[in-house]
Amino acid sequence: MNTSSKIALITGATSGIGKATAQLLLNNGYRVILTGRRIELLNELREKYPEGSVHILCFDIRNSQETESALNSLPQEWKKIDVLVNNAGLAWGLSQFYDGKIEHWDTMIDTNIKGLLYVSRIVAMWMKDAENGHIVNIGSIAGKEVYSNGNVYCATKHAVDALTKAMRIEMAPFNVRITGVHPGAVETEFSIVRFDGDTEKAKSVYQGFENLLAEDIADAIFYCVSRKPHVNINDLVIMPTAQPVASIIHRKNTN
Ligand code: NDP
Ligand code: 8X3
Repeated sequence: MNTSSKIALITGATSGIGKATAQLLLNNGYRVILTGRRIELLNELREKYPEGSVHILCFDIRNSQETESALNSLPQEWKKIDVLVNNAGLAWGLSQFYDGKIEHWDTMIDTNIKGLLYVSRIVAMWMKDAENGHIVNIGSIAGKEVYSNGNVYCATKHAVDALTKAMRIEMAPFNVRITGVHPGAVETEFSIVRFDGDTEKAKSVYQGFENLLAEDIADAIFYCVSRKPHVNINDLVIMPTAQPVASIIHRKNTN
């Protein structure tokens, strides 16, 4: 194992932005800890890359005890985490708040806010002790703006934005950098999850314009973590050119 390489922990690495970020960091010499709930996808990723470069952890970030024991199970040399990418998250449902489903709300709040905190609390302590580290929180344009029917998802991403600012204030004394990355529409499994597995409806979200790719966001994350140690990129908002604000997308007629 190349113990001189940096270590990144990426939550939600089984698909989309997390998976693309893992690939890019591996290409750039990092060793990576990849997390998610789908063990078969995590195993595939471990087998795909050179031995010793990937460590997988299968757990649900909504469960604080599972999260704690998964992270504490890391071998000592894997606990020296240089970069944490808090990426795992989801939107579930799209409706006016008065029609919202409580199960959707609980899942989004528990994953996007509480799950991010459960992971960060533990990794931040390791970074604090090492006086080294960089935490990248994946927010959203939904954490900068609010759009109709997005209510609770937007609220969770506004919370991520607030936590990013709080973490930056509280971790600066320990030489730990904190960055918020806030994408607009990226075609991943995001809309499939939002629309309960309806792939046709999910596909229609990205029709008629050039959406962002997971690789575009991975590229931005890599830019942030590869700056000189005294440089912190506080905040990046990254949008498709055709989406000037959250609720407007300029589509070309594709008929
Ligand atoms: P995907 O659905 O493709 O990926 C989400 C990842 O999160 C999966 O790897 C999933 O893994 C993981 N995840 C979800 N819930 C849990 C959980 N309870 N415990 C552990 N892991 C979990 O979507 P994206 O890549 O698009 O989303 C990544 C992040 O980017 C999210 O925070 C999302 O809100 C944000 N974002 C996405 C945008 C988009 O348009 N796509 C735009 C702005 C922000 P598994 O299912 O294996 O557990
Ligand atoms: C995902 C992007 O526009 O659906 O966070 O909120 S959006």
